[in-house]
Amino acid sequence: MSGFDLIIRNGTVVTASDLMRCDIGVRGGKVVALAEHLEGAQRIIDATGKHVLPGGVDGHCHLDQPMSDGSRMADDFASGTLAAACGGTTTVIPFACQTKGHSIISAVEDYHRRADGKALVDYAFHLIVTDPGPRVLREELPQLIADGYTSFKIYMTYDDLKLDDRQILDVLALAKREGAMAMIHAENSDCIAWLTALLESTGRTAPRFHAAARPMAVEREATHRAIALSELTEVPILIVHVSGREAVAQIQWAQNRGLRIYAETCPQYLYLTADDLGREGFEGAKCICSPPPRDKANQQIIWDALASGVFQVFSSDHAPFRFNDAQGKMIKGANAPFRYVPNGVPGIETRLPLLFDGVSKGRLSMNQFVALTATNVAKIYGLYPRKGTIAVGGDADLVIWNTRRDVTITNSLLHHNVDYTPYEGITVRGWPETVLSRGEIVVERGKPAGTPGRGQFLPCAQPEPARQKMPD
Ligand code: DUC
Ligand code: ZN
Ligand code: ZN
Repeated sequence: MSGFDLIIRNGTVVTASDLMRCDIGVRGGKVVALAEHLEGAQRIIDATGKHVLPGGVDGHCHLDQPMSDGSRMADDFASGTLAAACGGTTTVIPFACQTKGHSIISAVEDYHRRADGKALVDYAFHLIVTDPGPRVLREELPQLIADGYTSFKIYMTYDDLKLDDRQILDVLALAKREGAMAMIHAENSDCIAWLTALLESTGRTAPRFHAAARPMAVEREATHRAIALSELTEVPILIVHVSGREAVAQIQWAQNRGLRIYAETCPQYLYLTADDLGREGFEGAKCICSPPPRDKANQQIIWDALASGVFQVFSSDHAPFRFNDAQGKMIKGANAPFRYVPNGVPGIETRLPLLFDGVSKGRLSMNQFVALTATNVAKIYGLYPRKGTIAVGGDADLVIWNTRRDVTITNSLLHHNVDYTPYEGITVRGWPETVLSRGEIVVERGKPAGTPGRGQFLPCAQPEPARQKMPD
């Protein structure tokens, strides 16, 4: 076959299942050939000595999401997708968030306006369901699911977002009926409120007490409850941002019983600990996220659970708030009690290199890396096989990795609009160098090369877990 737009030659092509030495032929934005010696292209990229992986799919990130406390996310779809691309991610799935008392369809319309004409790479939307009234359940959600918004997040905490158990059951029953995928933020809201009040009553309000207000029992209890609600409604769920031993144990217990419980973890649980919240002065606020990072032993448990298959998905949970900013971490001043500090850490660009370092250190295989960061994510959220793999007929979302390059992460290297990275000074081995989205080079040898606004919205099909029937 000849007449390609582009050939990537001599690379080692890696998918979730294979590692093969072959060329990749691209035409019309799609992979059209995988073979030993391809000829005849307008452009050839020599990938000798490099690995070619599918573009990452970030299944959990927050971009330009309206906030109820007056804070503002630093990354919109332009800077967020630029940073994603520079970190090897070619599809992002941020959240269109319903405001309580309002339509969820209008939240989706608003979110499209925020994204339109800005994204560098392709994007889909999850929904956040905060107010599942009869109209939302009977009309809006079925319509949205049919239109390609096939996954949604349910919160068990945060006053402006949380659902009670009965509401969760209603939403899970709907997910089952309509074939959608529910993601659950599992932390016990009342326990957090009670512990926060107790800490505040004794003046313990510094950033490090954020972790004390959300100990592992808070996450463990909610994780178990979410599993029970999934079991009652007989619908798969995915527990997001799992932080450590106790939630992992609940998920393993459920998986061993044959329940369809999927799970996600994030870089902050591999690289940060609660001690980082105690950094000098207010610096600890940079690492405030929920659930909070735990300790070194828990980091190891998360690495092990990634390797053993407890987790299917590795996301960034990129929640971009600037540190030195009155709309960011310092919204209530430089010494505000932890309860007022916007939750979240940036990580959309560093997600893949931080996990890849685990491949370099022998903790994970390269196939596992691809599965966790691209293939499983695309399957679970209805984007496979267009996204998440390298296969004939799929989009040519391809990343050429230099797996031998050592990079010390520093904020000035990154392309997000946040004024810090929690991973400052960490050295990783392996870096994405050249990134293609639908056959177009968007990052060339580490430098942004694409046109902002070229990214397309992706309606999602029915998620794979929702298609599988429960065993009798
Ligand atoms: N926790 C969330 O639930 N979302 C955004 C960031 C965070 O820390
Ligand atoms: Zn969450
Ligand atoms: Zn999140």
